[in-house]
Amino acid sequence: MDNRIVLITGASSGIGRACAHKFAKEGWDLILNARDEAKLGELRYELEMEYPKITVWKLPFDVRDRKQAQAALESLPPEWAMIDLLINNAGLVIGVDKEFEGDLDEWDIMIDTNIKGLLAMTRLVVPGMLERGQGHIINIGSIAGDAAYPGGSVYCATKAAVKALSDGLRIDLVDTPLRVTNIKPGMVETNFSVVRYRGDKEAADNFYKGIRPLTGDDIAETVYFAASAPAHIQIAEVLLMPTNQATGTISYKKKQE
Ligand code: 8X3
Repeated sequence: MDNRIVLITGASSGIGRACAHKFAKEGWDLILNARDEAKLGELRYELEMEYPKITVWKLPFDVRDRKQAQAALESLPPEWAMIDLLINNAGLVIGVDKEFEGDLDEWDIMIDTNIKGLLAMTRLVVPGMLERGQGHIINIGSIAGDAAYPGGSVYCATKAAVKALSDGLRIDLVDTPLRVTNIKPGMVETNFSVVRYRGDKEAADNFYKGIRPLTGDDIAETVYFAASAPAHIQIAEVLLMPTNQATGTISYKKKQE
């Protein structure tokens, strides 16, 4: 295998799926993680048909289960274990409740996925990168990590944690060739918003009325830009949002007729 290898968590939808397409197009081999094995199988078929020069390895597990994660990584054949890039993308937001009204079980899901899952994957993959003397960790953070917004306190806290974990890892790796990047999207239209509104597609669609949001592909282009920068350049952070968005709470939406 001559191609570089990227492991993408949460690859079956949204930004993760867009990254899978982008890196496949650029000739990388892909290790794709998500919970749903059938969806991963379909995605592998789609990618290998469209990009015959690359190969895809499916790695179905839930990033919240660190034993499953460890077993999955240990099951990789040696040539697949030489991961060049880890994209910690798996993440979600459920609900728009106030901090004194929300559901503790839903908060657990966000904290376990967005923080503890990311940390477990980092802990599992980075030692091998260090041994090989090369590697890059790209975390999908969020504008939500820069400042809390109404109805988002737990999600915002998880993304603030992603920033701290990215910065901490960059510090811990400062005397190595490894690079750490935190990509912080603003409004992106994916299935992510439908999950935020607990499956209410209309509420999710309404959120984007009057503004042109970013797409998963827009984010994937930026992720690829960071990954393909020359080895002496570490893109530490990128904050990107629609032109009509200014902060996590301020955006301009054209009035609907
Ligand atoms: C999601 C982006 O703007 O909804 O991370 O916080 S936003």
